Amino acid sequence: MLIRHRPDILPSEITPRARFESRRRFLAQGATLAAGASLGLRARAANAPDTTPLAPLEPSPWSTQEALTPLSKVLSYNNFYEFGSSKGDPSLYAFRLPIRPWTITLDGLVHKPKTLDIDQLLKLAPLEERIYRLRCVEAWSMVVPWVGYSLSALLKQVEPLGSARYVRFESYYDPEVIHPHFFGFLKFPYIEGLRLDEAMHPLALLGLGLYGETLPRQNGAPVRVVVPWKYGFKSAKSIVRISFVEDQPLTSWPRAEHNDYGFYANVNPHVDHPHWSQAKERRIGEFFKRDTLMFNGYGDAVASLYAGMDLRRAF
Ligand SMILES: Nc1nc2c(c(=O)[nH]1)N[C@H]1C(S)=C(S)[C@@H](COP(=O)(O)O)O[C@H]1N2
Ligand SMILES: [Mo]
Repeated sequence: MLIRHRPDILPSEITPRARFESRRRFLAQGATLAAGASLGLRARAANAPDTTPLAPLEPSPWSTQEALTPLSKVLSYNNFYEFGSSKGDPSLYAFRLPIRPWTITLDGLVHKPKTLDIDQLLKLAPLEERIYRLRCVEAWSMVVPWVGYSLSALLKQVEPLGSARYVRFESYYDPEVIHPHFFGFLKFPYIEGLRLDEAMHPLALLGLGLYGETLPRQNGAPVRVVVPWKYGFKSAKSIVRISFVEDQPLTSWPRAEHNDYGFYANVNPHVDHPHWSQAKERRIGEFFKRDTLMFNGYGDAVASLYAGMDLRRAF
């Protein structure tokens, strides 16, 4: 039997843009699966239509062997408050983020301030695949195959002055793009920060992609940091500026709720959030909770950064 479609009405005319976008993604994914394509690359391409493959990628000794969180979860379970406060919001609304052209400015206490564009960033150092655990302060976790290189490779470009003790990350913010109804208790732009020695640690990653392709918007395209031994909120997305400063920056979460979130935010199963325990976590896709590990399991690499500090007070 012949089924007649009505070509005169486009789905985009009868559904709001965001719903259309997600519906289109859903249909595209369905079509890919129906066509019998492998579940890997093609479903990914349908799910995140404007990412591009990154190659070659070097494997990293820092990678975990643990099972990867499926790409569909990495793309649909996000915290990116600029684009809404529910886990599914960023995948619906981050299409507003204009990711090209994009520049990142490095300034402050440095010998050679610089502005680099995204193509320069992609070529600055060999791209590596780094499979890291991501532990959110909300007590869930994922395993994500990031693409990027050590943040230190970028920071060294500007030759920090001896007086620089912290770096401050500023995320993209344009009130025309991030509409007022998305505003919650956080103030934008989203600000994060690290002590300079933390930022220079080779485990701190400049993230330019995941699952072998450029970063999807909801995951902080086109450039973010990934600091795997700290709670996820330290890993600022869609960065436009990195400033070298002398004093500890006032970052978004302590600013919003200063009793609940500290500057350091090292994953620590012994220091609970005021409203919940940090002893265990739910790995997305798993049923039973797992024990949370000190420094998210990266203690061998990073514990020495905190020698002599009381991590209950400097939480
Ligand atoms: N600019 C910005 N960066 C951000 C956030 C945010 O709301 N805005 N959320 C953080 C939090 S709480 C987490 S857990 C991670 C989530 O990263 P993912 O969505 O790629 O898994 O991003 C972090 N980076
Ligand atoms: Mo988080």
